[in-house]
Amino acid sequence: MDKTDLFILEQIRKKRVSGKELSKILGVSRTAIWKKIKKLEDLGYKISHNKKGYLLLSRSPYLLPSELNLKTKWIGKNYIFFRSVSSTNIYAKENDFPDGTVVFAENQISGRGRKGRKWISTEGKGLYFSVVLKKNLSPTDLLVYSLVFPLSVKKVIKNKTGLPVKIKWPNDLYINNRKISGFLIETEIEGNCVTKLIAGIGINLNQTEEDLSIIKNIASSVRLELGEEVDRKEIFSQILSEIEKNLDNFDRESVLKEVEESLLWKGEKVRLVDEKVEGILIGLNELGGIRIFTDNKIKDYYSGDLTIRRAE
Ligand code: BT5
Repeated sequence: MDKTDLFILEQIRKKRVSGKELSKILGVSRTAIWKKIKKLEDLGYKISHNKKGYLLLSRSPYLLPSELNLKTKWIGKNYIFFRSVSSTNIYAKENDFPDGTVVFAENQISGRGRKGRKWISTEGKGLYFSVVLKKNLSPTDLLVYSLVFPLSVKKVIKNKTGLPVKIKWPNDLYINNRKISGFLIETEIEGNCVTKLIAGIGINLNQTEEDLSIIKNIASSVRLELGEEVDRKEIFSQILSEIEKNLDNFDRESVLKEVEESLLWKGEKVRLVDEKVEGILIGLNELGGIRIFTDNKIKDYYSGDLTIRRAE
């Protein structure tokens, strides 16, 4: 959206304004105005047309920059919106965006999980976005740093809804044993330093059972767990603020403590599928790795690609 689009929206927000008048104020043709109105309608704005002109009936349901009330200092200052894109992570990886850039999509055609798995997106019902960070990070900080994203999303959803949101190490959020959110952290490394980190975040907010029918046994949405719809715009802007706050005040100990407090299956028997290990999930170590009590000793695992399942 450009300044003219925003200007037209402002003009037709409270009273009906004719195409003639708009074309006079903006110094463009009436056809150009008509095209702009059409573009706004494509972006989800409901506009009434009659002989007397145009009137805005309702705002867009989409998370356009003009619809967000971001309170952040640097995250999302560069904000890229798509109605639909292959994957926000792919787009963020293919471009050289500045630190703090957020790529958001209402829908993803090829949303990605880890190890080539798929992430299912439902247009207009979830949050699908990537945060680009261009900071030099030591690889030993990476795991704890990556935990800031699920921790921030968990805090916002829990505060907003009171639901028992749990963190499944290292990268999922669960409510009542169903997945409501997944995180795909991708990095670029130069020498011994992480120079770029892309945090891809997918959150099921307002999906119905039908929307999630192909993954109904494992997935849920905040709406399904809460029994009512939630305000995507509000939750999204709170999440970005929370991520910014937690990155600005990054403190390993408190991240680890808070994640551990919400760790799914802590104290229970679990299985690390890739490692073929079964044992009791003890908690996290100082690097953000997971500690499992197995074969009478505690073993630590670090890879972000481990999958953890409740042992039968
Ligand atoms: C993840 O992978 O959970 C990471 C998901 C990251 C998605 C975001 S959306 C924005 C950004 N752009 C992208 O292209 N991706 C990121 P993983 O742990 O591998 O889990 C994938 C598995 O979760 C799938 O194999 C399904 O079983 C399940 N799954 C897929 N879609 C889901 C959904 N919408 N809700 C819950 N579970 C889902």
